[in-house]
Amino acid sequence: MVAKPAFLPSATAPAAAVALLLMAAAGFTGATEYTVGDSEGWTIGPSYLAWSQKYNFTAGDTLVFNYVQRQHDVLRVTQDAFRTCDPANQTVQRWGSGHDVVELPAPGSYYFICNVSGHCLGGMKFSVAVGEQLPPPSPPPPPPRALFLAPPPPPTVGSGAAASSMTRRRWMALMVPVSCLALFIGMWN
Ligand SMILES: [Cu+2]
Repeated sequence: MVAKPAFLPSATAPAAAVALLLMAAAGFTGATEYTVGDSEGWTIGPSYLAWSQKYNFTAGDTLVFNYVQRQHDVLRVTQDAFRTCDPANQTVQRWGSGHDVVELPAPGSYYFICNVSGHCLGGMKFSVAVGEQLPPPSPPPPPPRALFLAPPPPPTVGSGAAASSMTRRRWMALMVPVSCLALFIGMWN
């Protein structure tokens, strides 16, 4: 009767721990998709410097460039090309579909410009500093995790208890037949 209320919290604790672990797993694998320029898209006018500074990008995230095809394009370039707006021989990759999904697979700096004449100098350029994917800030606390393990008595106490239990069992195994025999003999005398 005392054991039941004590058991209930330990039954709910593993469930809570499982939920925490699932949330941790979801947080760990969760990649975010960012639309460049948000609702304004990739065009002349918006400040992409301001846009890029609104977010913390992490490895695995993606950028989506929305624009009218052939009016703009997307170039991933080197830092030098980003500074000068001259991508000659400094283009890492080019996209031009009008709906380009660009992965940011690894930590580091990524530089993007539009290569339509005058657009880069006109502001169609930004860089993103992509950080490492970190575990979520609140990992599951150790006590719930310990409940997943089989009840682990400390080795010295455990072996001592087992030994005394064994001795008691042997003593009983010896005593029961001996007392039966004594009773049997007593009946005949
Ligand atoms: Cu452009």
